[in-house]
Amino acid sequence: KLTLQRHLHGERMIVVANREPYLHNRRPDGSIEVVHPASGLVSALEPVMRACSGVWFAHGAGSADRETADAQGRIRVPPGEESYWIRRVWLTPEQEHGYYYGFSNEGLWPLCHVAHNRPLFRAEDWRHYQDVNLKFADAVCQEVDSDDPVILVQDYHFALAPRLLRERLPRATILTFWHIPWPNAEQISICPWHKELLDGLLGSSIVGFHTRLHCNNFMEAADRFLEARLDREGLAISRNERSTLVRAYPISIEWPNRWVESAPASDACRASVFAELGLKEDAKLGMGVDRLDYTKGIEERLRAVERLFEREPALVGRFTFLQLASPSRTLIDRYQRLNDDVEQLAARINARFGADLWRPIVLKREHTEPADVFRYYRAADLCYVSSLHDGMNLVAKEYVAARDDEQGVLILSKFTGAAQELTEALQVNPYDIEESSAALSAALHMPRDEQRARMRVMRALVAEFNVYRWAGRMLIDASRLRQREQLAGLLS
Ligand code: GDG
Repeated sequence: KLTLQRHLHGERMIVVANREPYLHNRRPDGSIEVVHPASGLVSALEPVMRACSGVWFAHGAGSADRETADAQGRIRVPPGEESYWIRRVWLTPEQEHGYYYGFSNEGLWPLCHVAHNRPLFRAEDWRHYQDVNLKFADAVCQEVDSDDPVILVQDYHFALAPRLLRERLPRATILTFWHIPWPNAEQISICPWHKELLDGLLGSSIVGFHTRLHCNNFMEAADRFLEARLDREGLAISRNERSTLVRAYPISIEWPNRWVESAPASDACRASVFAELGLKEDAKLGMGVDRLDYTKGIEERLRAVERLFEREPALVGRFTFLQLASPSRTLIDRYQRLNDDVEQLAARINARFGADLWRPIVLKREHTEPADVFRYYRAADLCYVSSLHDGMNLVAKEYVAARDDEQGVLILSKFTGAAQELTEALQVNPYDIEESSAALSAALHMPRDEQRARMRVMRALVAEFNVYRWAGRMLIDASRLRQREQLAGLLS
């Protein structure tokens, strides 16, 4: 945290992201609630902003967002511990539809994930995507008070913003982080506007991805589709006399973790969760936590649980799987279908194996408060992350952080960025139901000593490579770049 603050030299951090860390909604009784959205980006970046202060630009999406912000759309947060600003940017319903649901989530999201959902690219959505990127770039320019600010552009919603910011603020340090995978060159060329996306991103000083593979894919695409010079060893791309560094910065979570620190001891969490779910003391609990998204492999996960009961009938009545599934992108057809499919699958498995009041699968299709998510983590014997493809996956790291008792088993899809770091998890191919159910069984029978040994290694890794390290490494690279540019300015 301190390194981070030192490298900012008292500058304010400017973040551009679609999602705001706190949104205000009006409840049916007229009161206003503050919601902390389920989003990996928010989970990672919010502690960084608390440590550094600054302004977070985001789409104002809450039903009471306008009335709780000032005339410029600004509001101080976190509530009760105010240390930075959110600056809300207002989008029209058409813009929100085209830019967010359309181009970003029906186009780029499936394009970048190998999850076999055909991407949709509509010219109308693309126009909204361009307009919204411009709107955010203009909002940032109105707010900044120097000609060389440090701006952090976040995610696939803003591929064009770095170029737009660069044209307006040539001396800015623009760090862009892409939170999802970057596919190979052939795949990215499916997007009719792939050259524009690449050119937009190359307005950045640094483009960051979770893994080296995604960096290589990005470099390959720039090489194939743009007039650009590549420095493969130095991982840099030069275009129009400007250079962009391409770097892997594996994202992480806050450590020490405020939700762990404020949670009751693991035994107390277990007692309260078991009472809540009506489980016997000697029962076993498994869990999953996800936005309800087809890339997360929730159906494959439930099928692996079903297969487990077939393999080990003795677990019927003794093992329960809790799936927290926070509704996400619910206006998109594909997500509505997923919602129905997951519900039907859980109901079928429950009808097949359930008895009396006991159900093998407890599906909570609602947003859960973070304190409760961590209470469940601390109670569960295993956590299964079965993403079909995932840039990083923070749930895996959160489960490890939650287990200060060094108990519990993480089962992790090998198609997540996290699998490269958390090698002591039981790693599986989530499409392989036999292998996944065998891993569930191994987790349930794993001796406590082995659980402890695996957890220790993973906890040490996440503690050291926490989210402050992620942001710190980017800012250190940025401050080196700034020093070099200053020197070049002096010498020219
Ligand atoms: C993207 C990339 C990358 C989930 N349900 C609830 C809830 N969550 C929280 C989890 C976790 C976060 O949402 C999900 O993070 P992930 O990393 O798993 O996934 P994405 O949202 O897809 O994030 C991903 C990430 O960006 C960061 O770069 O790791 O690969 O896809 O923090 O705990 N939180 C609450 N209630 C829920 O119901 N409070």
